[in-house]
Amino acid sequence: MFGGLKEKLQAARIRLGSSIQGAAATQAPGTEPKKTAPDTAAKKINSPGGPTFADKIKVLMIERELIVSEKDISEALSELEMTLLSGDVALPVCDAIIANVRTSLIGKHRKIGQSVDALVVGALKNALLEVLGNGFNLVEYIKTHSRPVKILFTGVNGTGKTTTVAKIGAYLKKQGYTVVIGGGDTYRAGAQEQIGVHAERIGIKLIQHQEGADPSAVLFDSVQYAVSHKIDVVLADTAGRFHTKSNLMNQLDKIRRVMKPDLVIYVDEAVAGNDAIIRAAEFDRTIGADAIVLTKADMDSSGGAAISIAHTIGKPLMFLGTGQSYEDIIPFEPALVVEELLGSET
Ligand SMILES: Nc1nc2c(ncn2[C@@H]2O[C@H](COP(=O)(O)OP(=O)(O)OP(=O)(O)O)[C@@H](O)[C@H]2O)c(=O)[nH]1
Ligand SMILES: [Mg+2]
Repeated sequence: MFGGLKEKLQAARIRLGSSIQGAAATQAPGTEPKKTAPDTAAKKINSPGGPTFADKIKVLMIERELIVSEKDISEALSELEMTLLSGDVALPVCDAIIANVRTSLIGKHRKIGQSVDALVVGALKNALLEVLGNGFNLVEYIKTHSRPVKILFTGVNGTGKTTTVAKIGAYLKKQGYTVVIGGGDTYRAGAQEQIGVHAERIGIKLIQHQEGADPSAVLFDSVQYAVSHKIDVVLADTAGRFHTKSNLMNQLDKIRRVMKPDLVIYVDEAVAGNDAIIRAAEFDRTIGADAIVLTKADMDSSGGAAISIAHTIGKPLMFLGTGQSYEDIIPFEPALVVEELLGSET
């Protein structure tokens, strides 16, 4: 997952580090050591079992400082910018990352003796965390909202909505929640059979009508079933549709008015890169979106959509789909993703 992005960030990490190291090498000989306050120095030297000569030298080295300037890292930052753009990271997100890294590094008094790599990794991590937002913890949401929690899944054709409904159903069942699935794709031939097979395999009740029926009616019935059977969560599947088809978008609007979802989740594929971001923004504008699921992250090397989507449309990423089995779904936790992309500082 996101192997290409990981490689690029590792290269940027090394490049920024060596730029700062290079600046340190040219500045260090001329840099005057900061004077340690005489009383502190005296205390250190006179304390019982006080420092050795080597300790005193180390104190002086640590007190010497390098201030990172724009020119020290500007080339490395331009390279990072090009790298991110070529990895399908959206321009405003790229700008935000570069601005954040720049602010973290430039003008900072880096103590000689502090690891350059730690400084660089810290700056890159902060920048990524800022654009990734906080994610969206679905279980926390369910815990704090009244039942049934109604979740509507939307998106364009073939992105993985139905599979995601089944995966989230299995995930919530494992967490101890009761779930009903609404078979709201009455449009595509074979869709009812497909969701039927999933529901049976994961052992979740499915409400469905005939092919061609009004999806609002199916989803209304699903909510009624959940209310009368005290089910915790309704997962409403819908047919894939392009935001450019106004009749289908109107149908989605009707579904929303009839079933009154607590959450509308937009599903798209990580592999779609910038297209996913454009479509998500369009769905959010026309029908609304509270959170995003990006599927097929297992097939995506660039990581561009995953890095960009929350910052670009201002909605949190909730899950990443990472394969075709039911357990191939991971709650999106920004800190873990950043750790995976950058590794630990040395
Ligand atoms: N590799 C991989 N494949 C996935 C993932 N999620 C879904 N798929 C596959 O994507 C294909 C389409 O999935 P569906 O769930 O039918 O997509 P959909 O959005 O419901 O499609 P429509 O209802 O036709 O709009 C299937 O072959 C899934 O197995 C994922 O996270 N990784
Ligand atoms: Mg489907």
